[in-house]
Amino acid sequence: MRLIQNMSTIAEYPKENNSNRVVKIAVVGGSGVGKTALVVRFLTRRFIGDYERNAATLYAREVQVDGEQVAIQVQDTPGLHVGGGLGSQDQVTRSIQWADAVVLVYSVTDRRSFDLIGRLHQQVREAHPNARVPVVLLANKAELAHLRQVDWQQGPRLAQGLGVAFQEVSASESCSEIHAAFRLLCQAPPPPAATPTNAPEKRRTSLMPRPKSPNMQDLKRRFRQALSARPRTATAV
Ligand SMILES: Nc1nc2c(ncn2[C@@H]2O[C@H](COP(=O)(O)OP(=O)(O)OP(=O)(O)O)[C@@H](O)[C@H]2O)c(=O)[nH]1
Ligand SMILES: [Mg+2]
Repeated sequence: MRLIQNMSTIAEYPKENNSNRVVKIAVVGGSGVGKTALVVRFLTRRFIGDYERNAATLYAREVQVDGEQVAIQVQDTPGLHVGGGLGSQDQVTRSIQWADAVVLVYSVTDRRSFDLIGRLHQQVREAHPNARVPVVLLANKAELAHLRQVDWQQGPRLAQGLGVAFQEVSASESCSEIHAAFRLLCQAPPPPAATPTNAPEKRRTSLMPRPKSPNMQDLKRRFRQALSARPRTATAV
C-alpha cells in the first residue's frame, strides 16, 4: 500500500506502473460510518479500531482482477454531517468528480447516515452525467444488531431504486465482502452493446453511447463472482 498524500488538493497519481488500467475509487458517506475502517480493511486486511477522524487520505496499490493488472487509487473522504459545513462537502464533491467509481457507505446503527445516501448518489450522477460510474452501497457495522437503526430490507430496497450494487458488511468482523465490493468496482466495464447488423446505420453524432442505467441482475451476478473470487494482490502491504 502506498500513501500518496493527504487530500488538500487531489493530484493525479503518476502512472509509474505496469498496469493496463487505473481505477480511481472515492469512498463517501456520513461521519463515523466506518469509511476509513473499510478502506484500511481492504488495503491491509486489518481492523485497528481507532482511526484519525476525517483523514481524507489517498492510497494507491496494484491488484489483479480477472487476470488483469489494475492500479487502484482509493480516496478516503471526510465524513458528512446532515446539514454539515461546506468544508467537507467541498472535499467530497471534488472526490466524486475525480473518481471513476464510488463506494457509498452508511452505518446500520445511524439512520441519518442512511438518509444521506440518496443525496450523495445524486451528486455522483450530476458529477458524471455522461459516464457510467459504477457505485456500490455498503451498509457497515452489520454485526451491531442491538444498535441497528436501519432494517436489513431497507438497504437492498434503496440500492435497487438507485440501480447500484449493495452489501451489508462489518469492517470489524469480516474482510471478504469488503474485498468483493472493491473488486467489483475494479472490473473492466462491459463492452458497448453491438449494433445489430441489419439495423440501419446511425449518424455518427448519435453513436455516442448514452449512459445506461445499470442492470441489477448484471450487478448482482458480478458481485457474486467477485465474492467467490479469491483476492490476489500484486503488491505486498
Ligand atoms: N463495531 C464496529 N465499529 C466499527 C466498524 N467500522 C468502523 N467502526 C468504528 O466506528 C468508528 C468510526 O470509524 P471510522 O472508520 O473512523 O469512520 P469514518 O467514516 O472514517 O469517520 P470520519 O472520517 O470521521 O467521517 C471507529 O471507532 C471504528 O472503530 C464496524 O464494522 N463495527
Ligand atoms: Mg475517516
